[in-house]
Amino acid sequence: MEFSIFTQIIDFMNEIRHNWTKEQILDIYNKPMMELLYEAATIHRLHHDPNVVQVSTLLSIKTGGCSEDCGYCPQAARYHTNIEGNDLMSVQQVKAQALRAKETGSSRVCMGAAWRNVKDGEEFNQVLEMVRTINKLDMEVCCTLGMVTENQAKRLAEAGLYAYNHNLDSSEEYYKEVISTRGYQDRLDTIDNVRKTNVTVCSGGIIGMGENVADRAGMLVALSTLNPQPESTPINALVAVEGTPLEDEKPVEIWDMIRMVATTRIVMPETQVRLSAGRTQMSREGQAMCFFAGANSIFAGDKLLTTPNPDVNEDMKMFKLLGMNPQKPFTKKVQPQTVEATESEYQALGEKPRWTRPEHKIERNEAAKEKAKTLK
Ligand code: SAM
Ligand code: DTB
Ligand code: SF4
Repeated sequence: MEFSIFTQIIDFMNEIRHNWTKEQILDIYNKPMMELLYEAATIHRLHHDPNVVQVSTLLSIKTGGCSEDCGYCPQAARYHTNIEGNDLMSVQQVKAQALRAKETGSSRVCMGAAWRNVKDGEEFNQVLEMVRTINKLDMEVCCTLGMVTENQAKRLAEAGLYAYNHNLDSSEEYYKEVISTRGYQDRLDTIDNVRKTNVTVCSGGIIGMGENVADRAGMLVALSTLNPQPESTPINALVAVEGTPLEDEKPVEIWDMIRMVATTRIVMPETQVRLSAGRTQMSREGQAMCFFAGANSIFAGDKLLTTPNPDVNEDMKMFKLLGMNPQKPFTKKVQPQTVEATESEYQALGEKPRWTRPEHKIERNEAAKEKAKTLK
């Protein structure tokens, strides 16, 4: 009898649910800290090896000059931030960086481009070649290039892409307070397009943008009710960059980060939960608490896309101290095949997708834009 109750509890904890409500998630988020940690750590151990951490290296392959108005982003052209913009990197440059990342213990390279969406043409062909090149180095390849159509997702899959990162960033309600140049549904549609291929989905968000706890829960409802749930979920703490509309936001408290990580782990037991932007503000002890609460991945590299990140050697020292080992590539899913461009089944369609532009006024975005005009 006792045994059957025990197995029922285990079954309950093993279950992947796609019907979480905001109220249920808020109840989890607001639990007493020790209960929250215990529950998250228990679920973590049922689904993952707690001594293994997946390491992704970020590479900004095209930096700055972006048309969007994302209130958090230093790469939006309309704000005056102190970043150095760059055109698309060459395949050789990317290969050299990927090899360095492999040497320092990364299993994945995540290439980010400051684009609203992918456009068929020479630049996309070059990105496809980067994907082929890195996959042939036996590393997982991830891209984050903005919105993609189904055909573009298929072309990325054919090149050997392992993951596509496309964040929901916040709740649907709060998204409108941060971005006016695209809608939440565009993000969901892109994730749907990626899901039509064998590329895994990486989707998460940012805390510390002035949202309330219900918005954090709302974001987790949107992510956890996806079926299947994302294979990885980055939890970013806002890096408040001068010149962006969110420049004055207060740094995220470590306790908020721990709560967010633990709640994500509980509602998405199989997902790799990634400590992302904001780690330079976090102590080793703080990060260790996050790993205990269910985080099992990080973004590594001395830089995120444009802002600083902890030194990769320091990260490796931290893992040694904690007895954690970097995850080998393709542990969770087999390596995709790379199809050469000449053998490709999918061709550029030259589509002109109609991603939305709500263009509602966000006061702080307008103010940052006006301020930038006076400074440029
Ligand atoms: N342009 C593409 C897009 O928006 O999907 C890809 C690159 S974009 C920089 C990737 C993600 O980085 C964003 O969705 C956001 O979650 C995160 N990000 C950008 N700026 C950030 C900041 N200042 N602090 C924390 N996260 C940030
Ligand atoms: C994600 O969720 N965080 C990464 C990655 N996906 C592309 C980017 C963080 C960017 C932080 C601000 C910057 O460095 O520009
Ligand atoms: Fe552009 Fe992406 Fe930055 Fe938004 S988050 S401004 S889409 S680079």
